[in-house]
Amino acid sequence: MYNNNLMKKIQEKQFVKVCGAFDVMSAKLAEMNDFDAIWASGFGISSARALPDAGIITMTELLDAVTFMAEACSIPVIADCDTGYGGPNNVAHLVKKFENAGIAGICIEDKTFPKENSLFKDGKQEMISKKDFVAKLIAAKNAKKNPDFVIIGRTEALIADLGVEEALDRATAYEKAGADIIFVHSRKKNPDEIFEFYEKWKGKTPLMAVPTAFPTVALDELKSRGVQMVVFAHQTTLAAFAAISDVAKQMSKIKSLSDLSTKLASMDDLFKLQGMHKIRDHENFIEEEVKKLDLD
Ligand code: SPV
Ligand code: MG
Repeated sequence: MYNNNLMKKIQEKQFVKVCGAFDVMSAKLAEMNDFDAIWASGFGISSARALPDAGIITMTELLDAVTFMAEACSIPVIADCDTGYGGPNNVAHLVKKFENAGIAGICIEDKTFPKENSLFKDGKQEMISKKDFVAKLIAAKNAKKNPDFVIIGRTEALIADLGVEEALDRATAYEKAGADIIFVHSRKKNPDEIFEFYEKWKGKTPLMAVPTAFPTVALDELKSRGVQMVVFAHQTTLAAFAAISDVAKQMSKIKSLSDLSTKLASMDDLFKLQGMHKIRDHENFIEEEVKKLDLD
């Protein structure tokens, strides 16, 4: 069972670090490496299924993927729910399902359905109106039962090249609608645009950043500009792709496995991740319990 301490950490002014995951193994590795939470990435989960990050995966397919992560991990899992799979009624249903599945929170964004990934060159980046997105946020807020359940309101105003003023106007509206965290995404290598947003932001709602497009910006810099949560959304997916591509390429050519020059985990590393070592203890415990019943 997870401990949803995400907002508590943010309220205590801790800088929260979140690792992207595309499957349960990557989520578990994030937990084992002391991240505060897991970002169940739409990009990552789509990649793991070799499908476009373009609203193809259905709500229930995403729910399955993130439920497996939440079952395996004891840190909060935040589900990247794209545009919320419809209007306010769909968002309310989504919140109920994800909350019941033990998910710590959701992120929804103000693009049209089907959205396309924000970092996809020449992608379609169309927005719905501010009011229509506010309606989705209010629906999300009203549907949640657990006060700790986190609703992240994401604006794509900068991604759609509508400028910092539009991003500020939308972020202000999303704060009024009750978003717990505001995520303003930017795909510019030069961080001036996102820095201008941070400087002009007068709201009280904590800010989240995904610095994939501006990787040279240090965490301390983001922190000093008021960001309270950083999400490394894509890197586990990119690393897995690179590592598996490399080993598959090598294995297609080698004469013996000892020719592999790539770094591999040990079988024992994976048995540890699976919890193989725990099954014998569990069997012994059950055996003792059976004995206690004195059935002979
Ligand atoms: C994701 O990880 O799927 C995100 C972040 O939504 S981005 O891919 O940059 O849109
Ligand atoms: Mg996404």
